[in-house]
This record gives sequence, C-alpha cells and structure tokens, in this order.
Amino acid sequence: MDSRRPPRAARQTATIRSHLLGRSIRIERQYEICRLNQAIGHCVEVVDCHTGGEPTRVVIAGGPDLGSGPGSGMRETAMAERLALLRGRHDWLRSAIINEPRGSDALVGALLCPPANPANIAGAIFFNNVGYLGMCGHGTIGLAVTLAFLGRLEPGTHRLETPPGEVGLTLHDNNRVTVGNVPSFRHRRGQMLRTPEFGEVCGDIAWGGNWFFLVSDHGRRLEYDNVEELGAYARVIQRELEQQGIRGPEGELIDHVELFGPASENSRADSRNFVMCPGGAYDRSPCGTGTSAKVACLIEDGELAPGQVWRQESITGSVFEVRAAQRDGRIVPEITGSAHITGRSTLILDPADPFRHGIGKL
Ligand code: PYC
Repeated sequence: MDSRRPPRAARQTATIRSHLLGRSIRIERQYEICRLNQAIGHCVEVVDCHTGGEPTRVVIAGGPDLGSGPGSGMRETAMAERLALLRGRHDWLRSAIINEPRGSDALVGALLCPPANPANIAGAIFFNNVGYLGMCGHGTIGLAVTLAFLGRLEPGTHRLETPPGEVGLTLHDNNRVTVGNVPSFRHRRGQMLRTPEFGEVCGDIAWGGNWFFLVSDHGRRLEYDNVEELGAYARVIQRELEQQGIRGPEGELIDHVELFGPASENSRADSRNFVMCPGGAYDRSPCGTGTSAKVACLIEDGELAPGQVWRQESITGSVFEVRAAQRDGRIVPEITGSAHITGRSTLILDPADPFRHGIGKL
C-alpha cells in the first residue's frame, strides 16, 4: 500500500466536499445567469480550451432546451434529433457563440445536452462558423478536460453521445484524454478530381466521424508559414468536390480536406497534416476524425496493423496518437491527445446589439 495516500475516509470526505463545492458554485452561477438574463438579455456560460492548438468553446449553461428523452428511437440517435432541433430553431445561437465579434472562424463549439442513456456522462453537439460537425476528436478531448476542470468528471472511462453515435472517453489526468471514436472506413481509393486552378488531384474519400478527402501527392510545403497557400489549395478541392457532386455513399458532402507530408524532424511523428474544415478555417490540431480516416485507409492498405500506433503531427506541431482496433470487421480508432483550459466567461447577447448573433453570418 502507498503510505503517502490519505486514508480512504479522508479521500471520501475530500471527494464529497469537492462535489458539494462544485454544486454550490453551479447553483451560484445559475442564479447569476438568471439575474443577467433579466437585466441584459440572453446570457450563455462557456469554458474555452484548446487541444493541440485548436480551440473549443464548451457551452455549460444558457443553451436551448432540446429535450432529454431517448428520441423517437427510429433510425436517428437522440443526439441527431437534438441536433436537428438546434439547427432548425436555434441556429442563431451557434452563430452568436462562434462568429465574430465574440468568437473566430477557427473556433469549434460544443453544446452539452442530456444523454438519452443515463449511464452516459452527457450528449454533445459540435458546431463551427458555418454549421454542424459529426464527431469531433479535438472537441471531445477538450470537452473531457472541461468537465474535469469543473469537477464533473473523474479520471477513468466514460461514454459520450454524439450525433453519429456513442464514443468512449478515458480521462487520464487533468489534461490527457483518449477518445474511442466511431468506426471509420474508406469509401473510395484514388478518386481523381479535375480543378481549373491546379489540374488533376488524386485523393481517398474516407469517414472518421466527418467526411474527408485525403491527398498525399500535392507538391506543397506543409509548413506553418505556408498556411495561406495550403488553405487556398484545399478550398479549391472543397469547392470542386461539391460542384462535381463527388460525395459519400449516401450523398454526404465531403467537407474536410486533409493534406499529408513528412513529419518535422524532432516530432517523432509518422506524418504531418494540414486539415481544411468547412467554413474556411484550418485545424490547428492534427484533427481526431481526420486522423481516424487516415488510419482506416492505412489499415485497409496493409500499411498499419490494428493496434499499432500512428503519430499524426499537425501543421502547428502538436501530435495525436491514434491506434485502431478491428472489431467485427470494423476499424475503431482511439485518439489520444491533450487539452488545456484557456478561459471561462459569460457571453452576453444584448438585444440592443446589432451584431449579437455574429457578423454577417445569418
Ligand atoms: O478533431 O475531429 C477533429 C476536428 C474536426 C474539425 C476540427 N477538429
């Protein structure tokens, strides 16, 4: 036994005290939000963090009521139904939280929702400057670290509901998290795409919780000082995929573009990427869903074995470690990365503010 550990009773008292403290802070904050809502307008409480440089803003209070039940139980998950409600009736809130003057194009939001299954820790809907994401790897890592920061998540393994399905998350410590992603797969290998600006581009189409077009042979320098050129190139690919109707198996838009190149010398990574998201901002992290899509392609090509770690470096130099299990013939990636809290604030949507719902986006 570790003699430095406090006795069990003392540990239990400390846990109860921290829960009670967390609860009374929450009640105090909720009272404060109600007071602000009455005095100034709509208030939304958020915690900001970044995962490998990519920011996430988690909405912890002030979001709309999207229901708490199990959903219709039809084809869609309860979280996909809550997402449809958010998109249909409250899209102004997404824009207000993410877009300028409060946010930025790089920001990803995460709205906490009641889970359909009470055994899961929460549900989450991810969104950005132009719409909604499926799963979000960096966002889930950020969400777990946020919940730990708030005293609402203990180290260990938990389950989170997202629109494309349930994911696992293991909180290792205050910053490090492993996400058990949704099954990932390649839809098409070596898809040719004609572009007026850059000629033919060849890529794979794969799913890792979002849809990706993965390009290795692009002839571009994957360095942080070259993000403008990389962004312009990737946005042309996004535009042409949409215009030429090149889509996923059920007509889904391929809205993320991922370019690959050699890792930087000191990173000990296997590869470096640049990921363009819908909305025109690039991912500062290695992109959890994009790396899942990459790992699915590598396993299908026999270039990576199930269980083998793939270290993916981002354009900013941060690294995710991804390993995938093969279960019932499906590739199920696990993404490990770190997030850090950067702030906590109350957003105020003043009814007299002409830009309360974001500049020029709605
Ligand atoms: O980490 O999966 C991810 C992600 C998607 C969009 C931005 N980050």
